[in-house]
This record gives sequence, structure tokens and C-alpha cells, in this order.
Amino acid sequence: MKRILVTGALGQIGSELVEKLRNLYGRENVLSTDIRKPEEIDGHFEVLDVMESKRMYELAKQFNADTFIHLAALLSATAEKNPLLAWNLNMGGLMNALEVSRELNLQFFSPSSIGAFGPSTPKDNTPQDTLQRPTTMYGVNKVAGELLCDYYFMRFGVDTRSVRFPGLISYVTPPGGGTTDYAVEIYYKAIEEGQYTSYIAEGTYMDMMYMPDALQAVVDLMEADPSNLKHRNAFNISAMSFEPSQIAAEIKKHIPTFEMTYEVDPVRQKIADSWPNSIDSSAAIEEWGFKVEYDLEKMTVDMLGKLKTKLR
Ligand code: AKB
Repeated sequence: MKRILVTGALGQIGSELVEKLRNLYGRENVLSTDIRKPEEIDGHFEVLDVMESKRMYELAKQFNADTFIHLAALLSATAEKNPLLAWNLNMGGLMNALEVSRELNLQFFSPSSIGAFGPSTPKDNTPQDTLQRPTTMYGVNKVAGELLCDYYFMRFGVDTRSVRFPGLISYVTPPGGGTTDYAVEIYYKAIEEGQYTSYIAEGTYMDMMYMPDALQAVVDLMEADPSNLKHRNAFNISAMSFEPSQIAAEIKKHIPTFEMTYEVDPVRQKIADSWPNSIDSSAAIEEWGFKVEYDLEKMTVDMLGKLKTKLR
């Protein structure tokens, strides 16, 4: 039976991943940690600042963890506003988590991102192995993180695994400080106000994925037979690629009065312009059977249905 420690557990991915892991592996076998306390504590929870390596080590040891899922990080737009903090937190937290995993021999997962690519990367059907010269602090952190995870695997035998997540869309916990967040906000605004002002320009394609597919990908990769993995850090995975007017058109099918206008944010637009239009997930499909259930149409039906109930 697994014993899993999760950092950043109250964030967009963590809040849903912890529930999924508890359902799969037993509620008592997942320790959720975050820098802040949740309003209601349900299951094992500890406050943990990922910069505090000693406490991280002690919590993992006391819990008898065999798996470390490290999610605590600043996203792209926030990192661009505060690059020094991003370097310290994203790299310092990752380094601490890798060290604890090495010392206690834990299986390790920490996500990379489409942000690990840059303007010189091939934009369409971006290959698994290609040029990675990102021009954002977040991207620099992600490439360095991928290399560091590979290093810990090759040098110390730590079982590090990872995916390059695209923008993740969910009705449960909103993302914070990302470039792809518009694709979540648009659903909330469509229901609450019947209109949305997009900070990303028309024609800007980015990869996206609905949260249930992202969570399943983490579980499938962590369960994969290691002998099948030629790559580790990190696998391209994507479910769909669209630009703002396409998601707006999909919403309009269900809310005919919905209108979208544009007020482009130069910082986030520049980040989006430096990322691929669409990435190639074939290595993940071949090596560990990556699959998705949701495309834009199916995701939109589910998002609007769930949000209508939530926001009522
Ligand atoms: C962001 O926009 O920063 C994230 C990501 C794609 O890594 N959602």
C-alpha cells in the first residue's frame, strides 16, 4: 500500500489530486501539506513551507511515506512579476523535495509544464525531445527542474517521473497566477455575467486539459512499469489546443447571449506567445498508455453543468 506525501495540496491540482489518491489508496495513506491551513481539515494535514527542508524530512519520515508528490510552486505570470521569489521557491522547494526523496528512497513526482518550451521551440506538434530555451523565469525553473529530476534518477536512482502539463481547467479550485487561467475564468464569467474580457489575444493557441484527465495521467504515470519508460522528465501531455474565440464559440452553444471582448495583458500575452501552439503526446501514449476522455466540447458541457450547480 502506498503512503503519499503531497505538498501544495490546497492548490488547483492538489485539492483534487489528494481526494483521488485518498479514494484509490485509502484516506489514511495520504498526507496533505500546504503553507496555509485549510478552513476545514479533512484527513491527515500538516502545515509545511517547502523551504523548510528539516520539517519536510521529519514529516515524510514520521508518516512513513514511500511516495512524494511535490506540487508547491509559483505559476508563470506570478513568477514573471517576482522572478527572485520564483527561483527561490520553485527551485529551493524542488531541491528539498528531491533530497528528502533521495534520503528516504521515495518515488517522486513533480509537474513540469508547456512553459518549459520557448520561442525557438517548434510551435506545432512540438516533439517530446526538442529545443528548450524558455524566456520566462517559470520556464527556466521548469527546464532546470526537469534536468534536476533526471539527474536524481541517473545519479542516485530516485524514481522521478513527470509530465509537462498544459493549462488545466477545473470547476473545483481556481488556478492562481498562470497564463492559461483565462480558460477557467471564462466559464465562471459566462455563468455569472454572461460576458468575458479575455486577456489573451484572439488566435493565440495553447494546449489545455480537463482536470479529471490530468489527475488520471499522474496516477497512470506513477503506476507505470519503469522498464517501459524511456523518458522520465518530463512527458508531453495534452488533450486539446484552442484559442480564445474557439472556447467562446463552444460556450455560446449553451449560453447563446454570451459575448467575449479582448483587453490583452502584454505580460501574459508575451508568455503565451513564447509557448507552443500544440504539443505531441505520442511518447506518453507509447510508453505508459496516456489517454484522455475530454475534448473541448465534452469539457464545456461538464464545466458549465458543474459550475451552474456550484454558483447557484
Ligand atoms: C501557467 O499558465 O502558468 C500554468 C502552466 C501551463 O504551467 N497553467
